[in-house]
Amino acid sequence: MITGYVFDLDGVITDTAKFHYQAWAQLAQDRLGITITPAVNELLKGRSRMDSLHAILQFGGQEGRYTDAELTALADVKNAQYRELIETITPADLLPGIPQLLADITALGAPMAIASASFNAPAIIARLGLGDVLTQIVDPGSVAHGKPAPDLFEAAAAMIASPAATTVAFEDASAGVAAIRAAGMFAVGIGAADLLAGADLIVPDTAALTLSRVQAAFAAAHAG
Ligand code: B16
Ligand code: MG
Repeated sequence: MITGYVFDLDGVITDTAKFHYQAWAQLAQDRLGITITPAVNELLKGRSRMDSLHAILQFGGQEGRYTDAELTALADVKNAQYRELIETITPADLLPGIPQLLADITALGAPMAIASASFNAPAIIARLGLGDVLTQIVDPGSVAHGKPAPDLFEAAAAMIASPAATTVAFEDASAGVAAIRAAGMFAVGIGAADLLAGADLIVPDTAALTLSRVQAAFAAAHAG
C-alpha cells in the first residue's frame, strides 16, 4: 500500500521552468554575455540556484572567473527577476491533471509533501491556491545536498512519516528521478522517456497522470 506522495514542484505541479529559463537567459545575456539554449535549460531543471549558475558559467567557459560574493550577487539578480515573474501565477496555472490528482489523494486521506529545490516553493504554492492542501514543504536550506542526492525526498517523506519503500514521488527532471531512486522510492517521471530513464513509471505529461494509473503501476511493481 502506498503510504505517502511526494511532489516536485516546478514542472510537476506548475510550469515555472519557463520563468526560470527567462530569468536565467536574461541574466546570462546581460551580465555574462552568454546565450543559453533550451538544452542548457534542461540541465538546470531541479538543480539549486547556485548549481544552475555554475552550469551556465561552465557552458559559457567562464567557470572560476567570479568570487563567491559576485556569484551570490548574480544569483540574487536572477532571483529578483524570477520573483517578479512568478507574481503572475494564479490557480489557473496548475498543470493539467494535477487538480484531480491532488483531490483524489486528499479523498484517500494519504499524506502529501513537496520536495522542491526551490526556496520560492511556499510563495508559489500560495499563489496556486494550494496553501491548505500542500502544507508540508521541505526547506531546501535544511538539507545537505540538492538533487540528484536523495536528501530532499528523504526529508519530505520524513515530514509525512512515510517509509521510503511505500512512498511514491513525482519528478520532471532527470536529476530529480535520480534523487527519488537514490531515496529508494517509487519514481514517477513526467516527460520524455529518454531523459527520465530509471523512473518506475513514465508518463508524457501531467494530463496522463491519474491516481489509478499510479496505483496500478506501483501494485504491478510489487506483485509476486
Ligand atoms: P529557486 P524543483 C527547482 O525546482 C527548479 O527546477 C530549478 O530550475 C531551480 O533552480 C531550483 O528549483 C531552485 O529554485 O531559485 O527558486 O530557489 O523542480 O525542484 O521544484
Ligand atoms: Mg522539477
